[in-house]
Amino acid sequence: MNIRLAKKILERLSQQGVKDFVLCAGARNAPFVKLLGLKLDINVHHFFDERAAAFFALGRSQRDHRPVAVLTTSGTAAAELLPAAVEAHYTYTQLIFVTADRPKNYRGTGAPQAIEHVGIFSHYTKCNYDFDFANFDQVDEFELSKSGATHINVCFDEPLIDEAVENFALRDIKPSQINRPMADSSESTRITDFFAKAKKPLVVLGGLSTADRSRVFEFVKNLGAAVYAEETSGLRECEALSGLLLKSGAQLFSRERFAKYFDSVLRIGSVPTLRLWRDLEYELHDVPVLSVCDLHFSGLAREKQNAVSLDALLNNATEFFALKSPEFMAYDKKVSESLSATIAKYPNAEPSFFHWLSLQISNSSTVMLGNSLPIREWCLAATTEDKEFKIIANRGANGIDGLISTFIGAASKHSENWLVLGDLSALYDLNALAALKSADSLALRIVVINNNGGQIFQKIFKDKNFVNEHHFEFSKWAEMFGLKYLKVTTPQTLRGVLEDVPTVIEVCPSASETQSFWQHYEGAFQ
Ligand SMILES: Cc1ncc(C[n+]2csc(CCOP(=O)(O)OP(=O)(O)O)c2C)c(N)n1
Repeated sequence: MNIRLAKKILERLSQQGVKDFVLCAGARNAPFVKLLGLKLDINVHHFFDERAAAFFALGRSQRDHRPVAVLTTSGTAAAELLPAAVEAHYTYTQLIFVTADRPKNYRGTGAPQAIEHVGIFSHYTKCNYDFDFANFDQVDEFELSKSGATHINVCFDEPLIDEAVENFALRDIKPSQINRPMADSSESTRITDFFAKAKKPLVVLGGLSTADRSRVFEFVKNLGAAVYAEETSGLRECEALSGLLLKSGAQLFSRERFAKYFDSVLRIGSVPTLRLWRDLEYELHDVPVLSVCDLHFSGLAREKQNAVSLDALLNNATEFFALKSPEFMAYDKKVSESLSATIAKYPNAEPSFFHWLSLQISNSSTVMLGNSLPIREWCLAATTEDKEFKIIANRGANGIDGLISTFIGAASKHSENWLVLGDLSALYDLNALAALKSADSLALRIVVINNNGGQIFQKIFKDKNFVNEHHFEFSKWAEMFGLKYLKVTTPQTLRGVLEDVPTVIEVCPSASETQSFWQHYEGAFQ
């Protein structure tokens, strides 16, 4: 019965478009391990760390726009999947967790590796199933969540391998599309109400899908309001918007300056990174905000209604226009010129390295940015030349865990792939590189910005107790997994030395130049 049950589950997954199976072998999931060991027309990826496996699956699902399954044994192995489930929830990524369990009568007994699997992911799995031989027939009917993770718990009794493992095939079926929330009739009223008040909106562009980018571009161009485009929007470097794009960084929006020049915020795309967004909960809580995003999270505690859909905004688009503020655009231009001068003056400062790196990275590369300083510093200092990068990030829950695993899962065979992340984030996911044995043909560069700890907190709190300071370096890590290693302390070291092999690049910015950089940059706002 175990093998029959496992076959039926794999068949049902395959029918719903699953082609990638990320397998974390243990004893309890032996039926799956045996079946996936057959030569099937699917991709099987072997992992031992379930957390890394689940983040890899997240990246792969986002890359291919198909559901990806992770299969684990019982016990804490299942619990390791939670962080990726959270990220999947907030980014509408289709993951499936297939956890092998002991029989149902073991529940609540404390018998070895018989933890409570059912409900373990709380509301981070939207569809949940619990199968054993008693409800075998229902396997034919299970449906995957179209907008997040699904949990399929499967109970296997012993003997685990209870019949010969052979005669098995899986069909490759095109997956159905991710569910977009239905447009609701109140959306157009909310949009019209917003524009009745919003005469001087600031447009903030968060993450946008490639499919939505050109539609948003047209809308924003016609609206004519000033635009702060984050890197994941794909419009930060858009030449045709250059008269509207603000280029001097998130610090431009002090509460006072915002209040002087703007009366509202129109957010399009995923929840933004910039500080202003948090100020909208506090000092700026009266400022009208309209969130437009197909992931329906409003992204603000003060705003209980869902974001409105992009379709709804665009259906009403022609009616709106915004007042321009040449004075503010001139101010931004002045500060952004000063920013360029600051980068040149302090070439070894941390933000400056983002500039040098962005110049060095080949056009059309996939670039994943880590939390928390890397994504901000890239947005501030990376080149604004349009190099057609595909920028990705784990911004659903902003975790610093699983970044390398996500990156490897999301890496493309058709372009270079760059990950830029902090040192603590790298330490968090060191075993991720074990996955590279099945990713040999990928051009990967992992850039660790080693500023000796979580320096984002030094900026915020000025207190070493937040930082987890360390003096580790990453050469032996690269060596352990057979990667080339390059240490970078000046921008010159970066130029032209990269061979076409997976490489760890450890960037060690100058702490004193970084400090001077920030002083100089902030001085430009006076
Ligand atoms: C899993 C997880 N734990 C803790 C945090 C809180 N956190 C945010 S940034 C950060 C420090 C990150 O340090 P590092 O990776 O070195 O990057 P940098 O400080 O340079 O941005 C921490 C601990 C988080 N976002 N995710």
